[in-house]
Amino acid sequence: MEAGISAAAAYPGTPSTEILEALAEVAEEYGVYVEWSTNEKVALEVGIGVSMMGLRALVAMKHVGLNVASDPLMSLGYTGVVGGLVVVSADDPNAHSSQNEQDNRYYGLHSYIPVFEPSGVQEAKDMTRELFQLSEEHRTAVILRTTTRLSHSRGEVMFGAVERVHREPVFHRDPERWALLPPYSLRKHREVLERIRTLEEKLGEWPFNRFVEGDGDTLIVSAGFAHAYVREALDWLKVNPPLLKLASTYPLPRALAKRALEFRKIVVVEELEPFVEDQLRAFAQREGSSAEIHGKDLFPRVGELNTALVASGLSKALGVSFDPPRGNAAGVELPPRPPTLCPGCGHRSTYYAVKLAAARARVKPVWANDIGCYTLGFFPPFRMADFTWSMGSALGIGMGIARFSKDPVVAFIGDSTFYHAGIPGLINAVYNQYPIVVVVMDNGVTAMTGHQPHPGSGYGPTGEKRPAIPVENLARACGVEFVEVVPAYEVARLRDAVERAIKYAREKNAPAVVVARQFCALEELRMKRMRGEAVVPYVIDQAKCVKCGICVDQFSCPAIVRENGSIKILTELCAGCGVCASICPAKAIGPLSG
Ligand SMILES: Cc1ncc(C[n+]2csc(CCOP(=O)(O)OP(=O)(O)O)c2C)c(N)n1
Repeated sequence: MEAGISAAAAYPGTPSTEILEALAEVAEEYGVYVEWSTNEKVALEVGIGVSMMGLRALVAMKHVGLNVASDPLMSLGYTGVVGGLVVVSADDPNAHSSQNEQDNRYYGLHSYIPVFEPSGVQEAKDMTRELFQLSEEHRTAVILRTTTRLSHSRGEVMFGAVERVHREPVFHRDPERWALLPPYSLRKHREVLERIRTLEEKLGEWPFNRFVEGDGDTLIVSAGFAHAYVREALDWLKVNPPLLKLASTYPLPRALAKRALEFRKIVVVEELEPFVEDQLRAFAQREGSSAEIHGKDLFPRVGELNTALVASGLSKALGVSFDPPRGNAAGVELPPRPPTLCPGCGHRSTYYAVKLAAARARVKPVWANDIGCYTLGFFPPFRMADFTWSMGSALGIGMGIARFSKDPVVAFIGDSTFYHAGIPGLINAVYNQYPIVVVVMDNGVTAMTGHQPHPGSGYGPTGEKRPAIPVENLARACGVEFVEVVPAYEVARLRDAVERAIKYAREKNAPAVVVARQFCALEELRMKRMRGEAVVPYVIDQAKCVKCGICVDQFSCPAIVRENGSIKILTELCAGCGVCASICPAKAIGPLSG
């Protein structure tokens, strides 16, 4: 807001989601356009368009989101920008909520887009503002790389003035610049190399990069958030070596790198890959320097850093002793809290129904799964995820399997994931005639990342009305002839629909789509609470219960537990969906009356 952005576009993904949510809260007040885009590629392209209008835009995504946006990103490196464009890549060392812990700084190196890494919350805010300036001055987009530890930090932040920037939006018509046609591409390649060389020089004076004087001839170089660990570790070790805090890690600021080589020994502290370390090694080699360079020989390449790991590595490099602290700070054993589908979640009844359908059809499907809350179908008792890969892959990989599998392939995909990356797969299934059953787990929102709306939700990030595009319409438009929509709580209907779908796909050698629809139970509860409506929980009539265990073992709702030899519903957890009542063979479950 301080930088005067005109627009922000994002696709949710931990740990980036809160950026757009926070901007959405003040969007109307400051006249900023915000959107949840269909996927990250679209978000980045929207940002590029806004920049072509001479306006500033921020685009945010999680690290794997940048893979999806990487096609336009690579060209963006060549073209550069008009209005400032900051692309936030929220990386996730330790893969806390991701399928990998890829280090997206390499995207900067790969696309010639400079990379910046803040070391704390204040700096994240201040640096973002400055990066818009830098982006415009050097006509380049920039990557602001954060990591989970920083993205999920809270701290005191001193705000600056929010100056309302009134820029006249003007389309900067320049086809030779924007149309990436072969004759222009080589010229642009040369231009971008020049731009990077200029930045190599200029960033030496950029105030967020800092040398800190200290004792001895070993220099500690830290990149981004690792700097916070270094400061704390040095306090623990009671030593005061000279420091180079790098906030811009690509391109490596030449003057600072040169100054670093004056030290006998250099220790690079950075999370994940040896990104700065390798650049520094290459620079040292070119400069004929004999400085001793350390990095990943002292610090792990896998997982997150922490103060103890950094202190341990630094103690070796500096030749001081270090006793690692034991136990967690509070000295408390925390109970494990394995992730589970919520009480009332429509995904649970869908898995239950699909399993029944497979049993009835006497088939043992390959369970193709995707990314979302429904990935929890991986765990017992369902065990209905033979693989999960990246968004949309349930369909793509599922098709590769279906081409040669004797067993049917049943693919599960969430609604947000369907809009994001499922549609091309579905078109492929129709066009190339794949007998795949696609169960769209439609809960109306992007639940996994915190219930953000998507193109099927009917509203936008600030709650305003937007047109809804139902999954079934898209499936039909893709050419799928078997499309059935069933409420996910209606287990028997859903079971029958999936059984029909399995038969249809096999007989017609074509995809079949079943949309299992039930609004997200958590969101539903929240709305009920807001409307002042009570949830009517279900209870088990112990006189009728035959203790078959179907509700607790096979349906496995977390609100249903075994206690002192009987089965009980925890009314405070029960969402009142009533699915357990519908599957109880003894008809022992009903709503709490009175
Ligand atoms: C490329 C990419 N972008 C974003 C994410 C983060 N993410 C994980 S699952 C998911 C979507 C979940 O929504 P949906 O498919 O509707 O399933 P739900 O969680 O609602 O069950 C998102 C955005 C990701 N893993 N990969």
